[in-house]
Parts: sequence; structure tokens; C-alpha cells
Amino acid sequence: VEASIPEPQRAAWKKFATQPFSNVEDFERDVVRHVETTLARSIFNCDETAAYAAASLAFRDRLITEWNRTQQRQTIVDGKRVYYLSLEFLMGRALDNAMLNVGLKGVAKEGLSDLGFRIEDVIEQEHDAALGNGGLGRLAACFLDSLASLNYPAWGYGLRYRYGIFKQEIIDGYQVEVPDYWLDFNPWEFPRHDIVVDIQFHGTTKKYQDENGKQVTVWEGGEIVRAVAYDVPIPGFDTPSTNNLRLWSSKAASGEFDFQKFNSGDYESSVADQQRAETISAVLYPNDNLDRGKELRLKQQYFWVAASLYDIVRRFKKTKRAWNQFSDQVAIQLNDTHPTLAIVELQRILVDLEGLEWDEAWAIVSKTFGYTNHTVLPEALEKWSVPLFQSLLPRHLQIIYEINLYFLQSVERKFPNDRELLARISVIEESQPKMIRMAYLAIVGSHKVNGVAELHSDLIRSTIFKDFVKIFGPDKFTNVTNGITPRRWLHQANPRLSELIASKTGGLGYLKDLTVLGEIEKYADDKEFKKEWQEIKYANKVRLAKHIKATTGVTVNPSALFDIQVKRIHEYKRQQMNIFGVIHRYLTIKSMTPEERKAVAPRVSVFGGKAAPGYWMAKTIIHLINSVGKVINSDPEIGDLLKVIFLEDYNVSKAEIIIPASDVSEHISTAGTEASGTSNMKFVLNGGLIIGTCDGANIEITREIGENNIFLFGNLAEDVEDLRHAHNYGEHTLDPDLARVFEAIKDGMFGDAGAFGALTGAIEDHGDYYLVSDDFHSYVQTQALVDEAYRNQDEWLTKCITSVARMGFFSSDRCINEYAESIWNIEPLDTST
Ligand code: GPQ
Repeated sequence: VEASIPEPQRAAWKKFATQPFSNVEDFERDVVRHVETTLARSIFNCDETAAYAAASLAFRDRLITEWNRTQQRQTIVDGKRVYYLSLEFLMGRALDNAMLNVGLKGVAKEGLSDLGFRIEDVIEQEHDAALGNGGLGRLAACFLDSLASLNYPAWGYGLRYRYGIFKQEIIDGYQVEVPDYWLDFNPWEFPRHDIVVDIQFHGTTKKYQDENGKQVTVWEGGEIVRAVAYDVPIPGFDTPSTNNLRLWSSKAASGEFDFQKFNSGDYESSVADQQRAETISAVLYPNDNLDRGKELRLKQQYFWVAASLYDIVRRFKKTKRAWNQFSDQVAIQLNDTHPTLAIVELQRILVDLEGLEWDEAWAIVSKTFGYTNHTVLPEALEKWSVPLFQSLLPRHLQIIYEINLYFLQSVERKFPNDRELLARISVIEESQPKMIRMAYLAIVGSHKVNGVAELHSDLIRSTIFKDFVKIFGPDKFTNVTNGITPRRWLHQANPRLSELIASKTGGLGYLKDLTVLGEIEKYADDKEFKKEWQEIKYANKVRLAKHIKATTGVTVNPSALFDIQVKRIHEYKRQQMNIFGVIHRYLTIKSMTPEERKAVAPRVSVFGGKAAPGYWMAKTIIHLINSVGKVINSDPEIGDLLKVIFLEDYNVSKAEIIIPASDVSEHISTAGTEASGTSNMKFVLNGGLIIGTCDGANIEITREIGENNIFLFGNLAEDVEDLRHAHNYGEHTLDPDLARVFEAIKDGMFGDAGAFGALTGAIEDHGDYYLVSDDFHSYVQTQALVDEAYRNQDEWLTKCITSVARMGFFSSDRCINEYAESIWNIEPLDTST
């Protein structure tokens, strides 16, 4: 029930409507008020944390006013909205971003300074919102920024995890996971205790005939968990549009605890019920590109999907439209298969609760959804066991069987007598136990399926989804190459470079149309411009060097080439190849005469990234990197020629320091394994070059910036299958340089040789699935080309400037406009009213 203020009283409301600050004085007044009243502190008790809290609350007041207006605009226009369903939103810090997006960082800086604080120190107080693992979650965050900046009527839906991705500590060279309790104080969320949805699990289904003789199914009994909405305002850049990210938190449906149980003396069990309910949104699963099939994860998925759909359907029903207009009003994008149950849940709502005929409902459902695939790795493709579904979601299992039946029948009609085809494409895998293939269900229930870079989209069409292309036709399968928001990843992370670009392109407009970057290409040979560019890069390296010193104690020389690989640790991303390359470099330097060493180009190899807690091989890679660093960094013969750094707890706010400081970054996945990659785009946008394989978006980056401006190496995706086959059935000789590296490891040069046996063994004895040996020679040679190119700073700078000038394509704004046009069919809102 919604209550609105009667017309005669509205004048009073308008008179006292919140006036958000826009000058220094009003900002200071808001900060002081929040310190004194909201936080109950005073001038005698106001540290940087309090200043952060109060400044955030002042900006939050601004955001929420615009948020309200944006919601009103959406309601009045009454057009189509897009809903982005993602189990991960890797947002990072909000204050700096909010200040820049509303264009008031200057005001805040002056105001905070008047009140006795440095804005940088205040920004540093914020805890990252780390509700994601890596690329997939950060992509969702970039999309929210673009959706708001482009004025699209869009909502994000996710889970409000009490614990985000764990904090990584490195102890004696090993990764240790520490829980990330981030909600202690979070000024960016609004609890909506009035927006709750009760979600059912388990129970049984019953079929009966209603009074008109129609078959009806009811789902009864089981347990109920309550979803409570928490809203996070998402400000667009240089626009009043402020969108909503709605995160669901779980709690016991009966409130604090079950009073009946409590009164009957069953206190412990009533508390246990409450805790069981709260467990659902307690923790983010820390796996990247891996499906572990845990029951609690399935509970998270249904809880989040059911609450979100209830909300979406409720909003649609308020418009009083007929059901057949649903997909004209609603587009739902599935970020990977994690929200695939939304397809089943909408069909259930329409058939079981709203009484539509099956076909009528299915026509609506299959026009509403779009599915984005983010990987071809088999171990990452979600499957759920049928017995688990039977127990947790019995009605949904029936609906899935029915969806599959009609699908298989339609295929049978189109391709008669092909039993093998039917077995291959069935949503149910006939294994022991039977499994539900979520990607297949997502394809069957969506009107568009997209990959995230051209090579990746080609690969899904020609390999894992080949049969479906034959069945549905090629138009259902499309590509939308990923992008990144230039607001956070250039303007916020690299303010001086942003300023330099703005000074040559007529202001900050380039941040809203990144193709304007093209205008700086004419300075690629400009002496003065290059000098400024070089100075900025150097200053960014000094900033990172300070961070390295403060966190690891190692001194690095900012004049050395900074070679950086930061991303989740995974065998397919091949950090092992990088560290083997570092060892090769070390052995080479050690074998040189002092005279020869004078010609060596100094290098700092920086690594960062988390390993999934149960991914033992990835943890071994971290251990090896740290062990190698310990030896090399303390070798007096080496000095500045080589340093190896592992940066602890890589996250969004650290990325903002690390990325602007690279000379070269590594994107060296086995060809055909990295769907897109997005940090590759961030590094180039910040004036660093890439050493990389022909994989994911590296290929399109090359097309845009030119092959002279990137260091590509290694085997191609089309050859990977044959090479693997050869490893297993033919000769597999280890690359001689790699063999020398392995000997050094086995000799104990980096400590207990036994500790790293699994890493060398995977390559020597177990088929070298990721082709490290096959690519090693090409990798080492290409690294030598990097050294050579870096020697010529003048040419190097030209490469960097040219590359940045040509990166316009990789804005997430371009990417979101493609989704809006080719998948969602939605238009931006007019914000002038
Ligand atoms: N990605 Cl399936 C993840 O970060 N986690 C996952 O579980 C899956 C994919 C990444 C993918 O590895 C990158 O290549 C992409 O750039 C990124 O998704 C966004 O599409």
C-alpha cells in the first residue's frame, strides 16, 4: 500500500524539500551537521573516519534526492526498464566516485581542507564494497556506471553479502584468507524494511482441477525465508540520473525468532532457525570460473532471483497492463547462468499464480530474457543435480522438465530421428545422478545469447553451443565486446592523465564519448606533450613504489620497467608462465659477466591476485612467486636489475593505484580460454602496453591500436586442440629454457623443491593442458623485444599515446548502447524535465 500526501499539503513539502549542497559553504554545513548529529561526535572527537562518514553522508543526501527524481521520471514515462541480474557487483569505493560523477570533488576538497582534512586521507578511510570475485563482478559495476551515465531506466539486482570476497594476507609466502566484514559502517545503503518478500524452499507440490476443470499446481509447505531490500544509489557522470542497485538480505520470516517455539521452551531451535535464514546472504562464494555445486549456493540463487522477480512483477502490475505487454516493459539480463532460475520462476508465476496458459506464459518469458555467457571452460559451466532440485525446489524441477520436453519435441520435429542430437542438447544430462545444464536452460529461455568478445562469441557458436545455433538459427547468438568505465578507470584512478587529455580535447567531454580520445593522436610526436605524459607515468610509478615499500618493505626503482600481472590466480591465466619467465631472466643475468650486466634493462615484476581457497594449484603458484621474490630481491648481484613483488589483497581500490603505474602488463592466457579480459583495456587506457596472447579482447585491442603497439606471442586458439592431442598421444618435449628453469627449482634454488612439484609436474608429466611449454619460447623472445623497445623511450611514448588515442571503442558506454539497441530495445530517459 502506498500513501501519498494530499494535494493541499504538498506546498509545505515543496517549501522544505531537501536542497542538496552545491558550494563549499553548504557542503561544510552538511558535514558539520552529520558529524554533530548523525554521528554524535564533536570537534574534540572527529578523526578521519568521522570525516569520511560525514562527507559520505553529505554526498548521500545529494544522491538520494536525485535518486528520487530519477525514479519519478521513470514512473511518469512508464516505459521499458532493464534489470541486470548479477550475483556479483564489485563496486570498490563509492565516495571518490560519487564526488567525481556529480562534479563536486573540488568543492569537497576545499570544504574538507577548511575543516582540517586532506581529501586523499578521507577517501582512504573507505572499505571497498567487494561483492565479487573478479572480471565478471567488476563488469557489472562498470555497467551500472554506464547505465546511469547514459540515463537508461535500469536497475541492478544482487545479494547483500555480509562477507564479500575474503581479504588476502600473505604469511611466509602463503595465502591466508581473512573474512571481510564490511558492513560495520556503510553509509551508501538504504535499508528498506518495508520492502520484504517471503521466499519458499522445499515443500511439496499438488495437482488438482479448479472449478473450471483446469489443471492447477500448488506448491505448499517447506520453509520460508524473508528477503529485505537494501538500496544503493548509483550516480551517473555529469547527469542528474541516479539509478538503483537493490541488494537482498536474508532473515528469518518470523522476525527475530519463532515466538511459538520460544514460548514452548524451544529457544535454541528458534535461534537456529534465525541463523539458518541469515546464512543465505552471509557469504560470497569465492570461486572464479569454477562451479562447485553447493546446496547453499543454489539457495542463494533462488532466494535472490525470486525476490527480484517478485519486485519486477509487482512494478509491472502497477501499470495495469495486460500480461502480453510484459516484455515491452521489462528486459532482464542474466549475468552468466547464476540467475537462470529467473526463467523458471517467471514461468511459475505466470502459470501457477496468474493462471496463464503454458504457451502464452512461455511466449512472454522467452521474449523477456537475455543471457550473457562469460566462459567456455568446462569446469565453470553450472550444473545442478536433479535430486538436490527435487528437495529444494520441487515445483521448479517439474517446470524445467516440462520446458525441456516441449523443447525436445520441437527439435524432434525439426530434426527427426536424431537421438544423439536430442541427448546432446537436453537440459537434463542423463548421468548418475542426473544433472540440469543451466547454460542450456538459459539459451532455451532467452531471446538472445551473447559472448563478451569476438573470438569468444565465435567460439561459443562453434563449440559449446554449436547445436543450439543449428536449432535456433545464428541470429539468436551475438557478440557484445566488453568495456570499462573511463570515469573510474581513467579520470578517478589517473587524475593527472585525465587532466592532460582534457586540456587537449576541450574538457571532460571525452569521458562521455571516449572516441574523442582520437584527438590526442596528433600529439603522439609532440615533444612537450610527450614530456608531460612521461612525467605523469613516472609520478604514478613513484606512487606505486611507495605502496610497494610500505606493504612489502622492498625498495623498487621507479625508472625500471614495471611489468604487471594482476588478476585472479588461475592456471589458464598462466601466472606460472610469468614466474617461470622471471626465473629464466634471473638465471640469464646470473650467468652474465659484470660487463654484460650493464646492458640489462632493469625490471620490476609485479604480481597480485587471489586464489580460490580450495584451489591448491593456484595457491602453489602464489607460494612460488613469493619464494622466487625472496631469493631475487635479496641477491646483492642483482640489485635493481630485477625485483619480484607479490602485492597482497589485490582489489578495486588497489587496482586504481597499480594500473596507472604499468609500463607493460601481462594478459597471457592460453589462446581460447580468456573470454574477454577487461584489465587489458584498463592498462592500455592508462598508457601502458600489453604483452599478450591472441585471446579474448586482446585481439580487438590489437585491431584498434595497431599491431605495432602490442607485444603478441604464442599459439593460436585454432591450434590448441591439436597441440593438446599431440601432448597426450605423441611426443612432448619440454622447451629447453623451461627445462633449465625446472632444474633450478628442483635444485632447491627457491627453497623446498618438493613444494613446487605439482607445478612442474602438470607440465612435464600431466599433458601441459595450458600449453606453457609450447608458448614459453615465444614468450621469452617477446619479453626480449619488450626490453629492446623500452630502451627507446621516445618511440615507446609514441606507442603509448597512440594506443590511448585509439581506445575509444572499449568504453562500457559503447558496450551498454549495444546491449540497449540489439538486446534490450530500450531508450534513455529525457533528464531535462
Ligand atoms: N569471468 Cl565464468 C569471471 O570473472 N568469473 C567467472 O566465473 C566467469 C567469467 C570473467 C572472464 O573470465 C573474463 O574473461 C571476462 O572479461 C569477464 O568475466 C567479464 O565478461
